[in-house]
Amino acid sequence: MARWKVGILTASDKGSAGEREDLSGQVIRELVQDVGAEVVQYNVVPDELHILKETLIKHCDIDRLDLVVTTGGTGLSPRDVTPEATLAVIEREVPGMAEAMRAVSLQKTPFAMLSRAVVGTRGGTLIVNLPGSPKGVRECLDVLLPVIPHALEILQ
Ligand code: MTE
Ligand code: CU1
Repeated sequence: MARWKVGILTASDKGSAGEREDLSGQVIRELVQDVGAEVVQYNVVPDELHILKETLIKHCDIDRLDLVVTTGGTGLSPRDVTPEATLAVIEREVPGMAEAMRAVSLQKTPFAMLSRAVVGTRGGTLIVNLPGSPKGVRECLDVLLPVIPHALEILQ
């Protein structure tokens, strides 16, 4: 039996309209399975603050997931509101995880500084924002995944 219950939340206007395949969600699914996690929730939603907030709250308070990984909507486009939705629902920030993602990513691309990704906790759930591109998702999860099992253990 999988140890951790995980939700993937893809924020993408095009994805939710069926105009773009969610490759980033697939990368998250692949990589989290390697640390003994099971993806039990998967949603592709438009970049709308209230939809993102409601979905995050449901994943934390009702589905009681251990981990929610979002992808997309962390940049500077006016439609990018994933960090705002996350900040609105978390109780505590985990700034070091977001800093680590950006620090390591900056070694690969200067564009990493454009991601406003937030990491935080609500109840027993850890919420992690990742950038939207499959490459960004992979690079950031490579940084976080070695630490995530311990983070989830402490959060129980
Ligand atoms: N981080 C990593 N590791 N690799 C990347 O390719 N792309 C950046 C950044 N973070 C990137 C990355 C780019 S180009 C942007 S615009 C921001 O993430 C925000 O992306 P988003 O709006 O799709 O969330
Ligand atoms: Cu970009």
